[in-house]
Amino acid sequence: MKLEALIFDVDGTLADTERDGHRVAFNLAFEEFGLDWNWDEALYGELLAVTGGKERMAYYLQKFNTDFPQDDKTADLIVDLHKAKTRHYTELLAGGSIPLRPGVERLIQEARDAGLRLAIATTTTPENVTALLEHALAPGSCDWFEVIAAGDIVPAKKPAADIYVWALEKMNLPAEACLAFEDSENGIKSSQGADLKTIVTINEYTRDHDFTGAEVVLDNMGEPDAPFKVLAGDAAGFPYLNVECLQKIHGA
Ligand code: XBP
Ligand code: MG
Repeated sequence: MKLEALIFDVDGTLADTERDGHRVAFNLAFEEFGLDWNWDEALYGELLAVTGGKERMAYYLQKFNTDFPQDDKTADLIVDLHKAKTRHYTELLAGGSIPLRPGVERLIQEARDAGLRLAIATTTTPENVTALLEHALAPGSCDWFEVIAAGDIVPAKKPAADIYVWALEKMNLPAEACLAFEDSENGIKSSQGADLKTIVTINEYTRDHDFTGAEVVLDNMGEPDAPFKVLAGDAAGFPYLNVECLQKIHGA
């Protein structure tokens, strides 16, 4: 079957948003609420086991801050903290502090020129996706993606397949006509759960994850003057991802 569409994860795949974006925004929200919670880089790596900001805070209280008194207002506190966190995060992005990863902008432009359809499937809040695309890709670039599947749109977040299944349904495409792009184990579990062939680009937080079943695992998408490293699988002999390379990987 012909390759018709690309479905991208956002956090860790399009940009390294976790350590210098989401983590920082969580800490700013905690400070704003007068809480002494502080998520350093190492702790945040452990907290990434759970996707979704609200779910991650609940996990933190359950596993790492068990002395914090919890009552029937804790769920509301988490919702309020998450709103503040989203405000801090989108402000950070508006300040231009987080660029796209190597090859991302070029590949998206080339895919558009080749007439491939584009979508997003992410666990993060919709406003965060808009802020990243507007500030790091191009003004108006949200419209390049015919489906932006994000956040609480499905109750079961990654590693559940629901968000990818939702995106495929909206695009009215079978999984065999698409390729997914992911950076994490929870992400590839989700895409593979939806039967999608998946290309992985790792980052510092995910380099030791299990990517069994990925078509190819790369250190990044690569540029003509800065080729990627193939960590597992087969990139069909190409030094960087382009549409022809994706077609070869998809058809293999
Ligand atoms: C992204 C996430 C999200 C973000 C925070 O995972 O795990 O939870 O860290 O987003 P993926 P919110 O890249 O697999 O989609 O705070 O907006 O939930
Ligand atoms: Mg990700």
